[in-house]
Amino acid sequence: MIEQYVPSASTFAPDIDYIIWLILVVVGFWFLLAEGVFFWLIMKFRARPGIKGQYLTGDEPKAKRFVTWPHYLTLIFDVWILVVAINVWTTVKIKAPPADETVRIIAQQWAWTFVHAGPDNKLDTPDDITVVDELHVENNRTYHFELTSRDVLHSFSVPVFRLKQDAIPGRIIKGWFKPNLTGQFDVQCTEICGIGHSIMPARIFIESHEDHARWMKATPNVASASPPAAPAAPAAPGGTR
Ligand SMILES: [Cu+2]
Repeated sequence: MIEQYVPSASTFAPDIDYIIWLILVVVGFWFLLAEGVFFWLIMKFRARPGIKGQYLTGDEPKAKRFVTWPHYLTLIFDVWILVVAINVWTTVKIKAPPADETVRIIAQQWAWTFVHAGPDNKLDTPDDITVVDELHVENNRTYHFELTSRDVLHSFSVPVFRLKQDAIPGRIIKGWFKPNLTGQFDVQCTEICGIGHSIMPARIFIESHEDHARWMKATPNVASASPPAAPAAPAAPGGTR
């Protein structure tokens, strides 16, 4: 159902969607049940003329089990969610499959620079293709990325991949994704990174092998030039934050 609103375009997107559903269903079920019992008790034991309220300390074994049983149940469901979440975390963040290609992603106020490996499939060679605000990838290939920032904290987010990773100046953060659906989708910055944060969107183009080769041929190689200059930032009151 999530795919109806945000398509699923990476191999690990269904795993993330499963966690979202699991948490929604497990927490939602107990929330509705607890609220139902709560309101039922309020109505059943509401003040009535001639009936005195009882004082319960909660120490009696009969009363205690209303706390201990739900407590154990909560623990069991917590462990279930944790086990699933740790598995997915391991898949997405730790066990990266071998890369078919590596792409460098550089965030700055307020643009994304993507350095593609180019025809030789290696970064830092003369045929690298550097593009601002456009990431071009080939469908069904495993990409590793090296993410960094030139200035402040940003966050690289590709909603169709269910991927989100903070970018930190001075650090290169590695990750991976494998697209499995062709099309053009949004790339967003999901960290408030200054006055121009909302004008920092980019696009990801997931292309077939032929389309990707065509794009590579048609795109001028600018890697031999110096690293792309920062786009002129709008003069903003308060400066950069
Ligand atoms: Cu940003």
